[in-house]
Amino acid sequence: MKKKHKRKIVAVVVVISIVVPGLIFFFSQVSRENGTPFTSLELEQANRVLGNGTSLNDLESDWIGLHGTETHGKIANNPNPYPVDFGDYKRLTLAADSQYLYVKTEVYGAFPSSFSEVPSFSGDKIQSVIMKLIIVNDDNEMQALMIGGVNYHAGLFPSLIRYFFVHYIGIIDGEEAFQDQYFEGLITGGFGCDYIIQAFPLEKLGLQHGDTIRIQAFLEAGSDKYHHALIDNLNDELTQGQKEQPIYTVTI
Ligand SMILES: [Ca+2]
Ligand SMILES: [Ca+2]
Repeated sequence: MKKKHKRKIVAVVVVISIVVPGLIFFFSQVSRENGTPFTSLELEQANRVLGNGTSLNDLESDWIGLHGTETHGKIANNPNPYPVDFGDYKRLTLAADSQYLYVKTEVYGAFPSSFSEVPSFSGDKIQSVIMKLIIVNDDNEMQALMIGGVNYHAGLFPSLIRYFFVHYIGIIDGEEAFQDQYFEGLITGGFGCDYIIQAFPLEKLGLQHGDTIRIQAFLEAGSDKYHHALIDNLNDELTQGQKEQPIYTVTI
C-alpha cells in the first residue's frame, strides 16, 4: 500500500512540477505570438481607416524564381515555387490613426481553415505563410520589421502569428538582428479568409499619424522541405519583372 501511495505522489509531483509549467509555457508562447483579436469596435475603426489608406497592388502568380541548393537544416529555397493562391500577394493597404498602423494583407485565395485542407506537393506540405513588412530610412537601412501570417504548426494548433522588431542592429549569425521585439497589437482574418488585418502600435514603431514612411514587403511560405517554398515580392505593375523588393513611399 505504502509503495502505491508513493508512486501516486511521484506522479502528482511530476505533473505539477514538469507537465503543468511546460503546458503553461507552451500555451503562453503560442498565445504571445497569436496576439489579441480585434473587438468589433476596433475592427470597425480599422476598416474605416483602411478605407482611406494607401493600397499597393501585386500581380497574380508572380512568385520570384529561387535557387534551391543552399542548405540550412532544410533546403533553403524551392526552385519551383508552389503555385498556391493563398501564398500569392494581391494587395497591401496601409493607414494609421492616432494609435495604430493598420496593415491589410490580401492574397488571391482564402487561407485553408485547417492543416488537412493545405495542399501537398509530392508529399511536401506548406506549414506557414508569412507577410514581412519592412520600414527603411532614407539611406535604405532597415528600421523595423513587421510580421503577420498563418501558421499551421503541423496541424496541432493552427494560429495567426504576428510580432514586430524595431531598432535594427545589423546582421548577426546571418540573420537581421534587432534590439527590441514586441508581441503587441491586434490581428484578424487568416483561416478561411483571403486577407489578414493587423494593427501595430505606432508608439512602439516610433511613428506618428501623418508620417511618410518608406517600405518594402514580401510574402513567403515555409514547408516541411523548404525554408522558402515560395516568395512573392510586393511589386506593382510599374515594377513587374524586378527581382528585388522595390521601395514604396507611403504617408500613413
Ligand atoms: Ca502576387
Ligand atoms: Ca509580386
